[in-house]
Amino acid sequence: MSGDGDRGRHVQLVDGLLNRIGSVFAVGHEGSPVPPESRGRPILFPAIVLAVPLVLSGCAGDASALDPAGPDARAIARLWWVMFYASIVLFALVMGLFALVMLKPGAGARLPEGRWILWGGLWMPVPVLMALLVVSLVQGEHLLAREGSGDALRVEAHARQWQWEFRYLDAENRPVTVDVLHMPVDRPVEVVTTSEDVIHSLWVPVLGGKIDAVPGHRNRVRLLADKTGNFGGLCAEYCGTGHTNMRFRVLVHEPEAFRALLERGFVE
Ligand SMILES: [Cu+2]
Repeated sequence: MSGDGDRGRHVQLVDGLLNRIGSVFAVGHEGSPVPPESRGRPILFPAIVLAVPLVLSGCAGDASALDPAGPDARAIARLWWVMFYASIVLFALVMGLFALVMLKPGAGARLPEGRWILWGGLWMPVPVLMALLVVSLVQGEHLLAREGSGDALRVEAHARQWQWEFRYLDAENRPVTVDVLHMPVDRPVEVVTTSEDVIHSLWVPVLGGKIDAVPGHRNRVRLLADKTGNFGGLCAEYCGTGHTNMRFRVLVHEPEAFRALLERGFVE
């Protein structure tokens, strides 16, 4: 077995791989045996350019966890961004190594296999995972710190296929609103979820985490908004054919306006 023969096969293999990648991105490289007409059509790049604004448009809006309207949701969004940027750094690192071995075959052979395993499998991921663990614990602590404030408004959220019913326990006549949750700004709202039929899940992405509504159980979540507005809420647990439309609005009012609305049972 000659070394030259081995090297020839290796070059052929890399050449084939580069042509495969080139045909996806509709580029060739010098001396490519693939004729230009048989390469892929240049659709991937325009498709990526068109897809980016479409994907980014999901980052804003009245039901986006990345467009928070309260401290708890802001902590969750911050953690999301930390993990997002960490994944970009890791992706760039792996792609850099991939490009290195593709463009300079044998570049990685200078390091013994054991070192690759140790560096790639231990020294690189452990600090990254440790850093992410510390950030997530600190953020989680931030979420837990919201518990225990005494002046929370109490609301019961009763779910059924496919509707949300909100009952305001602090008002004398306990008024009910359907598919609309009214709440005051800068005051925590303790929502107790129940269900009439199957498991649903209450989620207001701009305000915080989600909580299941389970038949026979009473679960609790605290929502706190620090700005007024009209936000989107939804059922986050598949609950049948009407699940997609099991949405509700969250109207966050100034305290006086909320008090006035509560007193007249939310009748406009
Ligand atoms: Cu549901």
